[in-house]
This record gives sequence, structure tokens and C-alpha cells, in this order.
Amino acid sequence: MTAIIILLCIILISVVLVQIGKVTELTAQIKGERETLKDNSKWNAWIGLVFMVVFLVAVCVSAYRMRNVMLGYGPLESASAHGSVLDSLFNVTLFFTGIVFVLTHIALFWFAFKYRYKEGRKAQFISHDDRLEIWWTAIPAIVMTFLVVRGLNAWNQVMADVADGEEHIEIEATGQQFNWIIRYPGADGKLGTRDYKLTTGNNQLGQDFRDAKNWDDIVPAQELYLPVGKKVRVRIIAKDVLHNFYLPHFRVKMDAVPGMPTYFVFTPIKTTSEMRQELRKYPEWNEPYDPADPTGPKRWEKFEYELACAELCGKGHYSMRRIFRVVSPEEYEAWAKTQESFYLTQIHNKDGKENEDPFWEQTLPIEAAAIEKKLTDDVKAAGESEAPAEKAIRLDNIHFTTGSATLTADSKYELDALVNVLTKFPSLNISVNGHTDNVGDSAANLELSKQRAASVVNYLTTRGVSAGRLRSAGLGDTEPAESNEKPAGRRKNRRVEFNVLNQLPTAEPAS
Ligand SMILES: [Cu+2]
Repeated sequence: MTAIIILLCIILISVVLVQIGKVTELTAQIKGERETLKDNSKWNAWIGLVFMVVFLVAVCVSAYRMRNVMLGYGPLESASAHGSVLDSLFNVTLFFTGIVFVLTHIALFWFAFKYRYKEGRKAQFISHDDRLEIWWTAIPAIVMTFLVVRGLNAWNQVMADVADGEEHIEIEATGQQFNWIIRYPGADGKLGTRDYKLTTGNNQLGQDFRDAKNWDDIVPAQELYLPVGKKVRVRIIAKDVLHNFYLPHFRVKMDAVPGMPTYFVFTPIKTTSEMRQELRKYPEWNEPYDPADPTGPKRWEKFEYELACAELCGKGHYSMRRIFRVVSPEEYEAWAKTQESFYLTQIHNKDGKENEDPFWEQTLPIEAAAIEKKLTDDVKAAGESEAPAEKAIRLDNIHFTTGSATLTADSKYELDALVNVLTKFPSLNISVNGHTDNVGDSAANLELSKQRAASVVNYLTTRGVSAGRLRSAGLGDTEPAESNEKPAGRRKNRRVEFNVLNQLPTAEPAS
């Protein structure tokens, strides 16, 4: 229906325009060509003048009305240390181009008005004027030089890399269709190396896990945090097409180019909540965040620093939004502590990831603290519990060379943790139990499980645990934890467990 009405309107307007044309033609015939030309020129000149005034006033009014939603003005002053340099560069350029913009528009329409058609008036032709040439070459040249020198200065200032040994946080942003993968360096403060040939569905960044710097790297899936007042260096990389790392509130914008890493260094100077308080003072930001819910939260309450892709990289381009939350250094530390290593939680010793994990079935030094914490918690729970099932604790990080009872070197992390736990709980007595899968001869399995349990007990006593607190037993393949049908199940069945033999007084220390 709407389409028909629109079509009818178009036809009607066309008819009207044709009729107006005919009327003008007829009037011209009656009045004569020259008279009509005079009339038209006069009208066009006046319309031009009115247009100029309306246009320039509209430019000023719209700029004034939008002053609180434009970057660099009102509440949206830069939230980074270098941002004000860029803002002032824009303002100075706007000042000069603004003057030229207004003057050329006034001149354009004023000349069209002043020199409209008049009978007998002839144009004056000036072929050459040295003075005029000098003026309109010299003035733009001086202004351009001033702008370029200032711009170069700002560029050197803004693009300066971190100095050797300067304190900073380095993060990495990898653009791909269609999301940003952000990597933090973890506790060691260093990002691990990457090799595109290692990229798989599980290891999207192609992290080389042989590099110990990768072990603690964090790849947060949710909000990203940054501490206020700390220098941040972002390594920017693209995996497929051109993307652009854009943090408008920090005046950070840099292309992410496939095969050519770029970087940007900036220092956030306003936390997210400080920025919200700033925005709160302005009426534009006191409107409801969701127009359908007028009593809901206001726009300022929902403000977040956004990361966008500023390159039209494909049809899912809009979905590359991420949120950066700027907080106090203490809050940042607290957040960083809650983040878990990508390698340890997603790849290392995880079922089906043996091809991606260079330390498959090995325990790494970085895991020692977490292992000890888990053992402490488990022992505490087991000691307080009266249910027999809760008294058994798996030692997942103890390994033996195949078919023997010789402990591998990396088993020491969990064994040492167990020694520490036994020291922490002086009344704790345990029985170490060896288990195997059902591959091979049952009698041999039983013997091997006994020897393995004895190996563990032997290690503990050499590290100073009193033998009276320890027992060992071998159960062979008699108590599988899971079905022996699949390799993953058999892997779970080859294990060392220990049973907490006694009730622990609740007063014993937790850590
Ligand atoms: Cu993109």
C-alpha cells in the first residue's frame, strides 16, 4: 500500500514539474527571453544568499548542539595521557580550516549575488597579478608549515615506543573475522612467542607452548581490565584481513595488518567510574539507556570504554566490540589474580589435546603452587569428612616411566607439595595406593601398583616424613575409576591416590 502511495506521489510531482516548465516557457514567450533571464538571475542570487545564511547558521547550531557528544569536547575529553595532544591538533586545524570554510562560502554566494546578471555589465578579465599570487601562495604555505610541524611533533610524541627498562604492561590484540583476541602476559609480565604454523582450532593464536613465557599467558573472554596511570603497550596483529584497533576514548587507533605487527602505547588517566561521574553532569547522558525503559538506568551509568574495529573488514565487522574497564591498580591486580592461564586451563594435559601440548603428561613448575593449594584444600575437606569416599585424594601429577616404578623428575612438584601438606597437618596419616589400567597381566599390574605406591612412600620418607605416618598398598586393576575401554579412561585409571586415615582436628592450619 505504502509503495503504491509513494509511486502515485512521484507521478504527481513529475506532472507538476512538467506543468511548471510549460508555464515558464509560456511566460518567457510572452515576456521575452531577456526579461526572463533577468528575473531568474535575480531570484537565483537571492536564493543563494539565503541558502548561505541558513547553511552557516545551521553549521554553527549543529556544532553547538552536538558539543557534548563529540570526542574532544564537553564530557568526552581524552581519557589517555597523549589524547589531549591529538585533540589540540584537531582544534588548531579546525580553527584555520574553519576560517577558510566560512570566508570562502561567504565569498562564493556574495559574488554570485553581487555580480548577478545586469544589462550592459561586462566581466573584467585579469590574466595575471603578482601581488595576488604572492598572497594566496604565501599565506597557505605559512599555515601549512605551522600545521605540519605541529603535527610531526605530535606524531613523534604519540608514537614514541616504551624506553628500555621502562615500566609498562604489554598486551596483545589479534584481529580476526570477527573478533579481537586479547592476550595478557600473566604473572611473568612477558608475552610468549607465537608461530602461525602452530595455529589450530584449540590454539587460535598459534602460541608456542615450548616457550615457558606462554604458560601463564591469559586470554580473557569477558571484560578486559587496565590499571589507571600505567603505560600500556598494545601489540597489534591481524590473522586474516586488515582490521583497525580503535579505542576512541583513549584516542588510540592503529591498523592491524596481516603479516606486519604494529603497536600503540598509551596511558589511561581516567577510570571507568571517574568517566561516568564526568558524564553524569551533562543532560545528554542523563537520558535513559534503553528508550523503551524510561525508568531504567541512565546512559552515564552504562558507559563503558569500547574497543572497536575501525576497518570495514566484512559483514560481521560490527561484532568486534570489546569492553575495556579502567580501574585502580589494586583492582587490576585483584582481577589479574582471578584470570586463569590459557595453556593450563585449556591445553595442558586436557583430553584430546595431546598433539598441541608439548608437555603432555608432565607437570610444570608453574603448577606447583596450585597443586599445593588443591592438596591442602582436599586434605582439609577429607580430614573433616566422615564419608569414606571423600577420604581418597588423587595425585594427578605423579608420573612413572612406562612399565616401571621409577618416578619421573616432574613428579617432584606434587610430591614436594604433599611433603609440605604433611608438615602443615602434623597429625595426618595417609595410605598411598597404586592403581593401574587393565592392559596386560593382572598379577603383573598388581605388583607394579605396589611398587609404585612404595616409590611414593620412599620419596616422602627421604624428604623427612616419618615412616610411621605412611602406609602403602597396590590395588592393580581391581578398582578402575572409569571404564578401561578408551585411552582417556585408561589414563584416568593409571593413578596414585592416597587415603586420609584419620580425622583431623578442625583447628589445624588451612595454609
Ligand atoms: Cu575488523
